[in-house]
Amino acid sequence: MKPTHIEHIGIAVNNLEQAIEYYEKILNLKCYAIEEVKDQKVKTAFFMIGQTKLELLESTDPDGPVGKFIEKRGAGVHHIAFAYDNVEEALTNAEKKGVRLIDKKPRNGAEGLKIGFLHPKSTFGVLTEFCGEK
Ligand code: CMX
Repeated sequence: MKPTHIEHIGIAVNNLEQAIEYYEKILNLKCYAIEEVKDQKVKTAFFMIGQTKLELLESTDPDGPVGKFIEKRGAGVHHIAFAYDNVEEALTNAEKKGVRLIDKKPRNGAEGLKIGFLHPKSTFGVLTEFCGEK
């Protein structure tokens, strides 16, 4: 089972508005959606480049995953998300091969997609997300 593409790269930012301005003015990208994901304690902004998105993440709670990440490591690349046709199957496969999962079952993420995370301690330091429509 192979991912179809890199769905998005998640970037933790301190200030969504300022970061959006940078991507729009300097890289000439267009922010096409801003969405709060309450479950993940983040506000997100999306840009599309080819088949891949950039997802800017501003924390809405210092105790949320992005709040804790910024506190400990500062703003920067937070995670890479791989697109799968079937997220649940992809998570189960990874677990069977010995990877430590954060999410055993997919949950609801931004843009109505199913998402599930693999623990960075089990993925060579890169927080890894699987995401897709089911
Ligand atoms: N990338 C790489 N390493 C990371 C990391 C990240 N994004 N976040 C945390 N870590 C590392 C920490 O540096 C720490 O390492 P050390 O022990 O060597 O210092 C270790 O993982 C544990 O970190 P922690 O600060 O103690 O944090 P927690 O264990 O409480 O949580 C994690 C870490 C990854 C399990 C948690 O952030 C998580 O569940 N993430 C998945 C959900 C998420 O990130 N949601 C936001 C995005 C939502 C979206 O895209 O919509």
